[in-house]
Amino acid sequence: MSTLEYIERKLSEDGALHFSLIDPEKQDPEKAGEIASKLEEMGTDLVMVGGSTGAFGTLLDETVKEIKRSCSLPVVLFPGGIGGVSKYADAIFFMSLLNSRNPHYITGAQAQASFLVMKSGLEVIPMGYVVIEPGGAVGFFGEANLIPRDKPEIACSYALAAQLMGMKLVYLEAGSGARESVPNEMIYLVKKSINIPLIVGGGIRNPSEAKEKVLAGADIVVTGTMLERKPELLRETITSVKTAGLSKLVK
Ligand code: 1GP
Repeated sequence: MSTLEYIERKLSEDGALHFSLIDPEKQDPEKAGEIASKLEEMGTDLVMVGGSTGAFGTLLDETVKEIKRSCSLPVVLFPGGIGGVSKYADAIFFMSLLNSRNPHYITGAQAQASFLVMKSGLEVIPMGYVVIEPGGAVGFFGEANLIPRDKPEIACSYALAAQLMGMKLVYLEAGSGARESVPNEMIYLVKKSINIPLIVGGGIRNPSEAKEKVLAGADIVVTGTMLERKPELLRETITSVKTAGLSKLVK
């Protein structure tokens, strides 16, 4: 089964999924493996590996290898640039930062990395990436024309464009560690505009906020910073995503 099939099948069974983001720069590879094993035990569905800086080369390869060794979850690259490719992962989110002002982040980096990605043998999952205010480091480095929080219709247009361009997933990103997560109303309206899975991440700090995102329409909730700042909330956060997902299924 491919990773995309795994995501689609698990979504149809669980109603909502939780993905964990591990940044190779934040710990050594061995520790990343230990973290992944704990995350699997807590019920997360997939491990994303990436970061805006430093997530490349040997550190990336070794981190992915340790995570693969320590857990049985799919490991998917979440590249911050052309260096974010490792043949040891299961798949790569082949992302286009659709609302960047700089064509490099929409198609340029993708062109530079395309042959490398093909040669790697990685499963490629095309994903539309849309950055919402406040946007954090990715908004800054990706030169995003940040979508205002009170303009959900703009987010809807980008999400639908992603679907029409053949992308398999849409990711609404508020920025890692953002002071505010993607607004619930925006999630609700975007979900109504598309029929591909919707991922929401950035600034989700606790179980009730994660639950709200699912109830608003997020198919997949991503947390990263919680691992460093409030690891004691992770288990309950994952459980709240799953409970909210199942409640959507029975509706
Ligand atoms: C970042 O959306 C992810 O790309 C996760 O964000 O670190 O704020 O959880 P946090």
